[in-house]
Amino acid sequence: PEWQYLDLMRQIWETGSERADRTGVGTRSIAGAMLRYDLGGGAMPLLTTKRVYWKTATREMLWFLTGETNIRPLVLQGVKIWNEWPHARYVKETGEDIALGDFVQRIADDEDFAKRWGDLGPVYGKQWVDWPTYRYRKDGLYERGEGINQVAQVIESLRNNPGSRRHIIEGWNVAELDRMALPPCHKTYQFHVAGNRLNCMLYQRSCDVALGLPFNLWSAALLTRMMAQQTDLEPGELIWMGGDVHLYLNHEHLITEQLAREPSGNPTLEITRKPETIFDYKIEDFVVHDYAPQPPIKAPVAV
Ligand code: THF
Repeated sequence: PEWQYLDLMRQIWETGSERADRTGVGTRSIAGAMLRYDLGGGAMPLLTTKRVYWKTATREMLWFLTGETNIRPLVLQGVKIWNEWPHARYVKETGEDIALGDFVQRIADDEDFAKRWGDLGPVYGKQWVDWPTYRYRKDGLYERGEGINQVAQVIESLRNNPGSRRHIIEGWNVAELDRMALPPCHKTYQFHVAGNRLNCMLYQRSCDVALGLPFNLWSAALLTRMMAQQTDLEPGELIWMGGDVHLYLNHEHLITEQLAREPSGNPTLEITRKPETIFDYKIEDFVVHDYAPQPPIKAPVAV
């Protein structure tokens, strides 16, 4: 199954159209791609051709499920993957030329500073568990309604109406995109029940194949595993679909190195207990078996 990923990487590098992008780094890009992974028997799309920090991605997923959008809880756990965006905003808005490491230290040490500068806006967590609603009044004005917990609703619909074609978790809240540090990349999750198996389709509008996709695949499979456990279904297939699927030009060393390697092994994920709800998982609940990856390959993230 890992060959799908490597083949996609090679195809983009060899045939992708080169263009300038938002970040100024430049990419090679193709339109549309699909990957399929069978999650049966505990199998996970966890790459072996480089070390993927699955605990980092898992902490991020648990952070989404809390509804939190501030990076501080991640920073306090040593998770660095969202730090660049608040830092860039701080430098831009204050003109202060603070180093990333010093900025992150302040986020950790100073709660008020973190409140002011650590928030990413209404990104994934907010939309997933507290999608804002509006109630129209008789006078034509509207007021705030109660937020919608999409994750809890999908769990309910999977239990009560498994054949539904509306098991969807959506991150793309058009009205709030301009307040997000970054509009959602993995924007739509749709679940599908076939017999006793739970399938998951993810539509990702924009995909950084070298750095982001290994995380995104793990996370989507993890969410599927948790959803399946909570609804007493077996994990089925993860079907990943990408829109603008690209490689950053400054990831060339990573791509060359990784394409010279071959997959080594089939790691599995064990979830060691069944928490009360989908919102009660802890990092200790997840154990990966048979993961002996090849060395990590470092590359800069485009902001
Ligand atoms: N923006 C860009 N340009 N690429 C992305 O992958 C990306 N994301 C999230 C939001 N915007 C993005 C952020 N997720 C890493 C991994 C995931 C990220 C951001 C950064 C990263 O640097 N990974 C390194 C180190 C990991 C670590 O030290 O823990 C790696 O080697 O995997 C994708 O949704």
